[in-house]
Amino acid sequence: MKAAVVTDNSNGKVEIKDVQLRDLKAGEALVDVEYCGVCHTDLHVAHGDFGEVPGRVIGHEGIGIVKEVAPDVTNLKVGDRVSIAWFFEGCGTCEYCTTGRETFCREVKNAGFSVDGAMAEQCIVSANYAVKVPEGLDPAQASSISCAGVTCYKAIKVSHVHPGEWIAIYGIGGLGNLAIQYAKNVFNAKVIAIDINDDKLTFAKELGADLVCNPLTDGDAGEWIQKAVGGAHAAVVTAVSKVAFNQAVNSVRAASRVVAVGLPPETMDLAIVKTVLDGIEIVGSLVGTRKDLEEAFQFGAEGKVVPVVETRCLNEVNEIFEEMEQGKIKGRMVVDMKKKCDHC
Ligand code: 8ID
Ligand code: ZN
Repeated sequence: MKAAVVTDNSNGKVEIKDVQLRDLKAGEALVDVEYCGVCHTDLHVAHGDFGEVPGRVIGHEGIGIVKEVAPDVTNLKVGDRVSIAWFFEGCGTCEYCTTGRETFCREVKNAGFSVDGAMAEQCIVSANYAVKVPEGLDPAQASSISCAGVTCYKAIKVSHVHPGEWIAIYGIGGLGNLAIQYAKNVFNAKVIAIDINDDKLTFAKELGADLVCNPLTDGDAGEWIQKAVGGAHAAVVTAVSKVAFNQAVNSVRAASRVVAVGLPPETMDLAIVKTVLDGIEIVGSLVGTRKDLEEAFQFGAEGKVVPVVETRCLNEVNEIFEEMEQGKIKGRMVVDMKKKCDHC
């Protein structure tokens, strides 16, 4: 089967090649992948930003149909539509797994990083960890929820924003556009969208953002937000830039949370006096649990959140990476495993 694999020198590209899948082990299922979204995390993996993984099949925004299950599997059956997410498997018994914090399991396996992922025609999943896609949710749109959507949904939960309060969303890419929708349509918050690309801000307005700010033309987003609304009650940072993290801390009111989601391989600056005197909490948030994903899917099935996706061919992943780096993508590019492009 064809798969997108990290190159030997981790140069930020993938190679599309034939890969042989091993036999199923106990507890596993074989999935025919229908769609897999291209997340910026895939680009980090291809660059070796979290450690080099040459030969790894990327992809963790996968949706597919179960083709085969190991004899002991009872929770999935052939024909079920399931997700292949970054949170691929936890140990199931540690202090994190047993207390609703399973994505922080120290033995965690991550699809498309520590185990082979879903940017392939087929993928092996751990049956207990593959979340079923509800009826009525388009599978290409579901792919975008399986990472981008659930990550933003969870990050907004972690932000503790309340209905009617202001939340600042930094970075309106594949994640941020869904963060706006969950914040507005599920959490009933008021949204300030921040991006350095005006096209993304036009898109943010279409999705219902109440205010938009481009720090390149409006000046420091922190100061802009303090002036506009007296500071946000929460901030979620999906931008792949430390500048945005620094501005986010300056944009919130006292006793607010800044939720770090983006993964630029950098360090952020933190003014100790402001952090202490204003009681600012800065907290990391990593994808979501299986329960979070079930909930995030359901809001998609109900039409409260509508992922904006464009389908592409598996042979186009490197082109999609380039478009992503240039900030040209509106919503999410999703590989349709059946689609053929000009390179095919
Ligand atoms: O669980 C997690 N924490 C998680 C899950 C999934 C993805 C984290 N991520 C990480 C990715 O690895 C990546 O680092 O979130 C980050 C965003 O992923 P994405 O949304 O898939 O990336 P994108 O589509 O390229 O969007 C990035 C946006 O940030 C804007 C860009 O213009 C783009 O719209 N941006 C940048 I780059 N610099 C900015 C700045 N200084 C900025 N926006 C505002 N201010
Ligand atoms: Zn992702």
